Amino acid sequence: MAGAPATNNLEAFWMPFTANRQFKAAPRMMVSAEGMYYRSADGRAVLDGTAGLWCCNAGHARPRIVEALGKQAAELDYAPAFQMGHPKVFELAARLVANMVPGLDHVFFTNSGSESVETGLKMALAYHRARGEGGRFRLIGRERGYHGVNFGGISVGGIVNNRKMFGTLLTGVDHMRSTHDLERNAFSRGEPEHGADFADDLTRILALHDPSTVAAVIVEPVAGSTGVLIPPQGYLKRLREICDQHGILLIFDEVITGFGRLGAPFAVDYFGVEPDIVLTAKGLTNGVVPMGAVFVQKKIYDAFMQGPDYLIEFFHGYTYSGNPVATAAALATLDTYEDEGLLTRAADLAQHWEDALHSLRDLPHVIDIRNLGLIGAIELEPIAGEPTRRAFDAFVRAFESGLLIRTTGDIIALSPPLIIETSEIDQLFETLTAVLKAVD
Ligand code: PXG
Repeated sequence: MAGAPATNNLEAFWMPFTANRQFKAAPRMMVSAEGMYYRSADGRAVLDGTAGLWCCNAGHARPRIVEALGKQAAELDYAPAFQMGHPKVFELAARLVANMVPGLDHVFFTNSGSESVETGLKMALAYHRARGEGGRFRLIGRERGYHGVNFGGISVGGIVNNRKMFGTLLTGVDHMRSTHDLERNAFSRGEPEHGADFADDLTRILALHDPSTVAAVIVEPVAGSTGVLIPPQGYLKRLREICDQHGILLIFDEVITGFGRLGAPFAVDYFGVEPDIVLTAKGLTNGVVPMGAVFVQKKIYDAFMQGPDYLIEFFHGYTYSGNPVATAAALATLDTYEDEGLLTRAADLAQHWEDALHSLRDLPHVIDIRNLGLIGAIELEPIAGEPTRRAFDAFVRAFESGLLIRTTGDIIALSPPLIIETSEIDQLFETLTAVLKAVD
């Protein structure tokens, strides 16, 4: 084929959620990874402060997962997902349910967080309709919510840049206020004290639309992508109560919080609040192959199991729902989590993490620090007229200093693999301290 050698030509690949021109002018390439570290193309070890993109909860190149992938590809590479099955996907569903709180006892497989979101929203609408309440067609999300990038997800999501270019989106959607309240809650440790009353915004929206028209409320228990917004004490419980009062389903998007991030298997366990539907992906397969899972309560599954038994009950699914190789990766990931106690390990590290993170409080430009489990955020004062520039500068400097962080707006987000040692936590924050002292 004509053209420049492939490795020298970065042009063809349109990169996702990336400043393409900046990247292609000064590429940041990872070429391998093991445990807590990536290796960059120029041969440097880079400490993974973000578990990839919040997904490699057990760290990198974990032997059981690597082995399972190769074995499964050789044994059964693919089985049709519709009207056919393979044993391991039933085993995986049963194991997932065993790790979840008792009520959420059926699982539907997808290939990403975005697909889990679409699946959950469609289930909510169809559930009400199957029960003769088709008038419940509205979906309520939240400002600054992130629910992936497909049309349902950006409609209920609340990030303007993810919405404004894409037309009219879903109709019948409204949004609660975000719970971010720097004035009252800056530098809170763990769940902020003020703001359970943000849940009353749901009551206001329900009064406007009439609660009998609302199918579901969807929230991230901890909003990740918009900069780690920790729910105020009592907020999620209050949302549950309001939904219960009005027969509205509550959906938790646990794509980030699922699989141990908070120090409990799921946010459901951590907060003791039980939604009707739980959306997951990312940590399900340790990020190695794409897969998502939607947990639903029995009442939802049962509502669909009607009519002649030869008819399809739910007109939804993906070619790769429960793909054998993804399934094998998920099973091996669960084995790894169980062997190493990773689904609760963050609870042991949380205090050390919190203290180390909050030690950055007096550095230049820091206007807030937030944490929960093994999640952390440092909010920087934006440079006047140049929003996001300061945090992006920190991101590039951190990478050059051997540390991978994430930034969103002018917020630095941290979410290391759950295998991190306390010495590595200290190393992470030492590097970040030097970076924050150096940024303008
Ligand atoms: N819901 C939530 C809560 C998410 O965080 C998705 C859905 C979509 O998942 P997929 O697999 O379709 O990307 C996500 C994804 C970041 C970052 O750094 C976060 C996500 C993805 C990429 C980067 O904040 N979250």
